[in-house]
Amino acid sequence: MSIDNNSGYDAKSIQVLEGLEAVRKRPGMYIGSISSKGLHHCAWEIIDNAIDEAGAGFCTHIKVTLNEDGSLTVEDNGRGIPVDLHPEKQIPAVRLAFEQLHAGGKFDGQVYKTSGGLHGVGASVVNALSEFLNVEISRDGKLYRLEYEKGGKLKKDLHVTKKKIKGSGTRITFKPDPLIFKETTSFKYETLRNRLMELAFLNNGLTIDLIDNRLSNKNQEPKKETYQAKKGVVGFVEFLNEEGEYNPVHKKPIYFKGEKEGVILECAIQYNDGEDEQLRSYVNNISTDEGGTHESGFRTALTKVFNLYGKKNNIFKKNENLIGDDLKDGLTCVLSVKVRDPQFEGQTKTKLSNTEVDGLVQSITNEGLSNFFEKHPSVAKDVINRVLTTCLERLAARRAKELRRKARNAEAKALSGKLAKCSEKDKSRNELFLVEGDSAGGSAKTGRDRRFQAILPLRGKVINTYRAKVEKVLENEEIRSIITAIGAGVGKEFDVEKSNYARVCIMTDADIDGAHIRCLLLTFFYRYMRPLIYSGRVYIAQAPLYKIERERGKIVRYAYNDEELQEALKELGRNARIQRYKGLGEMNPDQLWETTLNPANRRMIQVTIDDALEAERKLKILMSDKVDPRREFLMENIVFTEDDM
Ligand code: TTJ
Repeated sequence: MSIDNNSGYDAKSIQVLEGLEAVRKRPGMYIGSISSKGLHHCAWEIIDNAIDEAGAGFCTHIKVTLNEDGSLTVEDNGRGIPVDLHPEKQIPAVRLAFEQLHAGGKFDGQVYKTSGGLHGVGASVVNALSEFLNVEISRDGKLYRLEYEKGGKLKKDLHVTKKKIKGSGTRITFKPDPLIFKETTSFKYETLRNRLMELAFLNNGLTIDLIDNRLSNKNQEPKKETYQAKKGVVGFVEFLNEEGEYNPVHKKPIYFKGEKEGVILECAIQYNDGEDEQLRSYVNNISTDEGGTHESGFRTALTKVFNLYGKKNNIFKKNENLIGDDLKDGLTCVLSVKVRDPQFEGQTKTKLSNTEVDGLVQSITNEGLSNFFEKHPSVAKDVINRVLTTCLERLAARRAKELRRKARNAEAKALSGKLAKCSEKDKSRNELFLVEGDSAGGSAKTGRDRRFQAILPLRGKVINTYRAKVEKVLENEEIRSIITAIGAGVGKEFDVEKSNYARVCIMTDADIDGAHIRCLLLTFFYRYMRPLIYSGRVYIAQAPLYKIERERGKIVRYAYNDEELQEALKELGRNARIQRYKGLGEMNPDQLWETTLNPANRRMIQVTIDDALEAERKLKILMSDKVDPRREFLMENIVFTEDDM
């Protein structure tokens, strides 16, 4: 046989084989991959054809059988693939379907309004990738057969068998070629099951059988399941909600369908009390995981109709306005759209891009949903109230966020007038001094090393954290200044790593008020910033009690307690001048630097957890309503000076 043989038939056959050979050379180009996914793609390709016949209204039953030899049989009770000769090519139509890439009567979009478009590479591709493929067609009381082998080579041309049959239908059996599918040639029952269940839901009235005759386990009975979804997409959303963990908020699902300019739409919605959204959208029975123009049109219309209904029927509290996101919580929805010439884009080619579909879907949904709501006002009410809940939550969250922002701003503003920040940003070196009183605060601000020492003057008594409730503590202005200055949060959220300072130094007067404020601060740190103490970041600054000088200040000593005072007097003689500091405020900036701030001279006590606990205990007694133990404690523990009396 030669190519320029007069018989056009042979020449055509060779062309055909060249086409199928290309598929075998680059299978990935046609079915995505040669993995398990590509293998199943072949099954979908064949099954989709039977589904199309069902979608056209000529087939009510599809049977999918996993055979013992690893082949797959798909049969339907449709009209049967046409067997008549193509007028020009003089080849039976069924052969064109299995031999020509992108060929065959139905594949050019003439016979079916909407055919499975995403994969849509056709039966010939499956034939090319099969070890064998057999076709049986029942038509006009006859059974036709056609057989291929080794990647689409004609084994037995179309012929009529002796068998007389009733009814009509198509049966295809094919075995994926292990030379192509090197990873696996074994179909997964679960994978087929999931897709066939989905197809049954999407094609109301269709019955699908799945039978597994592979006796991989010799004792095992052949498995058979039947999927028949009498309630279509309504049954689908009910099924999805039953599978999930949340309860529907209305018993009857929303349902509507419609058609406009060739776009056919069917939709079911049932809200539940959960927060997840489950929107399954399909175009021509193909799952559109990445959404697209049908989904966007649908969401637009849904939001619009919900808003209109809620306002008209006074379901909204004020004049709320639902946004798209408000409709998502608890939404379980199946949206099935049929489109004549679907175009897909996106990462996985599962996003519909036909621009005209957006508006058409909007208009069908608008009308269908409005009608449904008019007919079922109680469902409408439940649904609108469900989405209103989400909307109100969103508005409340927004208000709370706004309030927090305002509070933060006000705080930062209030603090900026008080806190004298240090100029460098080194968190591992910077120090914060909490200084009692404005006048001492002023001296400290002047006397400090402003590169790494920050000063926060504290006015009034810091709130008593021992007795105050959390909210009260956090309302206190002084406490808030401290929290903001340290910048590491408070309570459970406190994160010591975020602290702006390596040291937080409490600097109070050496009198009873000072002791009290120190107690309060330590108790606050113990209760609300404990890791600050554990990590050794809390200190008590020690200011001297006396200044001893001679010769008009040429010789100066400072004493931090009475013992040191005696020592200084011994050294400088009995006629040295003694100044007793009544408070930090009496020290000028230089003196404060010299004695209390300068790291070279100062004495600071690192606070331990035991100190803090002790402070808390003292505070408990000091603040007690019972007067007696308080008095007792004061008498025993506090050394009163003349000034305190
Ligand atoms: C085509 O238009 C005239 C009437 O028959 C139409 C048709 O192709 N029907 C049809 C095809 N029914 N079933 C199929 C079919 C089924 C399987 C399982 C596989 C394939 C490739 C086609």
